[in-house]
This record gives sequence, C-alpha cells and structure tokens, in this order.
Amino acid sequence: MLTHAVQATDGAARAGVLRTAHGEVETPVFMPVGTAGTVKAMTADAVRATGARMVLGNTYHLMLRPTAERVARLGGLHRMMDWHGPILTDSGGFQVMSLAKLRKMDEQGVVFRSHIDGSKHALSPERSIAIQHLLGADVTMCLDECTPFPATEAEAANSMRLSMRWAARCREAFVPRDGHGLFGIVQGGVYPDLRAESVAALRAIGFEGYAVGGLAVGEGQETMFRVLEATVPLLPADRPRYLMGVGTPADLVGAVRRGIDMFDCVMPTRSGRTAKAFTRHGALNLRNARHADDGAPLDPDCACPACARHSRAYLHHLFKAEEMLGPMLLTWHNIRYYQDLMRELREAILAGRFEAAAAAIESGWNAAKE
Ligand code: PRF
Ligand code: ZN
Repeated sequence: MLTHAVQATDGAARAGVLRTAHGEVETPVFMPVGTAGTVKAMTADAVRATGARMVLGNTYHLMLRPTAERVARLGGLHRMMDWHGPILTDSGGFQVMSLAKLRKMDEQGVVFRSHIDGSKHALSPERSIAIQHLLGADVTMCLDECTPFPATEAEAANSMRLSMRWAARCREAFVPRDGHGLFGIVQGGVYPDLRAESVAALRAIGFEGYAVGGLAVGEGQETMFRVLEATVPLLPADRPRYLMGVGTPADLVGAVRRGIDMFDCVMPTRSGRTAKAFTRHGALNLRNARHADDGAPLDPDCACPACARHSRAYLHHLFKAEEMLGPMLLTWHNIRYYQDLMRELREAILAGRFEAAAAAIESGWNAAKE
C-alpha cells in the first residue's frame, strides 16, 4: 500500500516521506494542479525542474475530455502527460459543484451537465473510483460533497453524513494495488463536533490517508485554522494528512504548523497567468507600471528562470504585450516559490526550528508590502 513515514515533528508540524508506486515524496509537499492533464503553461520537465515531485489531476475534467477510457487507452495519465512521479486525483464532486450545470444530487450520486458542451453525465462513488483507476492515480480521493459556506449545523451534518456513506462505498469499490491508496475526506463545515464525527466515521472505515475538505470556501483564515486545530489532532499519526485546495503561502505555513502534510491549490498557477507573483518579500503584480523600468530580478533569492535570467521590466513588458512567455515564466516562478517554501519548512522541522523559520518567512512578506 501507500505509506507515510514521519521522520521528525516540531510542535504539531511534521516532516515525512510518502511512498507511492511512482516514487517517494518528501513532506510537507505542495502539489501543483494539473487539472486537464497539464499543469497549465508548463511542460512536465519544467514542473519537475521547479522541485515539484507530485501533481494533482481532476476526475471531473478528464472524464469529460478526453474521457477516462481514452486516457487509459493512451497508457494512463502518467504516460499521457509525461509525468512519471506520483499523481493524486480529486474525485470530481467539488468540481461538479463549482463548474457543472443543472446538477442533481441524491443518495446514489450526482447527475450533471458538462460545462463544455452541456452533455449529461453521472458520477457515483463507484464511478468516481473506477475513473480514478482508469487514470492510474497513485492517490485516489473519495467522492464527497464539499459543504458550502455558510451552512447551518443541520445542513452541514446532513451533507457530511452523505459524504461518510459515500466514503464507505468508495472503500468497497477501491481495488488495492501496491503503492496506491485511497484517502477519506473529512467534512463537517465549521462545526468541531461534526468534524470529530466525520473523523470517527472515516477512521472506522480505514484509509491510507486523510484529507480535510470543505475549507477555504469563504470562512476565512482564522476559522480555517480553528477547524484544523479541532480536526487534525484526531487523525491517525501514521497516515498522511492533506488539506484540499489550500492556499496562500501564509495558509500553508499555518496549516503545516497545525500538522498538515500535503497541499494542492491553483493559486500559484492561476496567479502566474494573471501577472501575480509570490515572493520572499510578499506578493506583487507585474502589470503594475512601477515595474516598467525596473531592471532588478523579481526575487533575487529565487533560482527559477524568471528570476535568474530576466528583469521585472521584461516580465512587465511580456504581460503588457500579452506574450505567452509572461504566464509561462510567472507560473514557473510561483511553483518554484511554493516548492522552496515547503522545503524550507521541512528542513526547519527536521532541525527543530520550525517557529523561528516561520517567523523569518512571515517577516519577509511584511517587510516590503505593496
Ligand atoms: N473536496 C474535494 N475536493 C476539494 C475540496 C473538497 O472539500 C476542496 C475544498 N477546499 C477543494 N478541493 N473532493
Ligand atoms: Zn523566481
């Protein structure tokens, strides 16, 4: 099976190694999002050169286009996208709710119309697992419902309990394979008792890893951290913990501090395409006219091609001229920054100086606010 060995802890923060069929990954880890079989604007070699060792793929997008069966005929997702490291696939429920039209959800699953051509599709726990098997995922996620925010306690309870019944069906449908694993997803909104009930339900079923879902949906960072503090300590220490769809660099530092091992988010890639850069000195927008004559690198401490070989002025020009290289270079930089951040946190945990490292990182962001 897929395993996670914890090498060191510092407070609640952990450094470990995730072992999968497609190799080992050091944690804490940030997985760039490769929604449609590509990390947008990046070749697979470029993704690897940022330091990334694991990426995310999406059931929802790939089942619609090019279809899971076609991906399987093409040799699986790893082969199709030329990414030979581990891949985690999300189960589709979250993307159906955010992208598809005319959704109808019941106990069986969800029926929806494609955002691409309006065609009708169904996703059940069993079908989601079958699709993720066809894709060849190293980590398969349970089909869940991401409870919207805000939700009353009764709404959050009904939604969470549906996800727990689906989690049991996903466990049944999952075909175990060496180096592959199935992760359960904790739901329960912002309600600590519901989060605890959800953890207990998932632990009773038993998973190779545990994700915390339903966060970063509008509740705010402080509430998200409170929910993590009520949830993460209840999870088994010997299994990886994955915070889904999070987040900003500050979110990652705060979640690692609270015991999270794995992350994914569109933030570095999507921001890169819209000229927003994350740096050791805070975030900035390269479209801003103040960069037009700035011959300095974006981040002098970054080794990515955008920083090592180009000026802020050139990056500004590329975005003003709507050249493709602008999104490519800034995506590369942002992923590299997220990888460097994870590595710095990991090394600090191994050295027993997590809080000092986190404080230094946070003061760097605040030193030169826009
Ligand atoms: N469930 C699933 N995927 C997700 C989420 C979730 O709750 C979130 C919430 N931040 C992002 N991606 N399956
Ligand atoms: Zn850079």
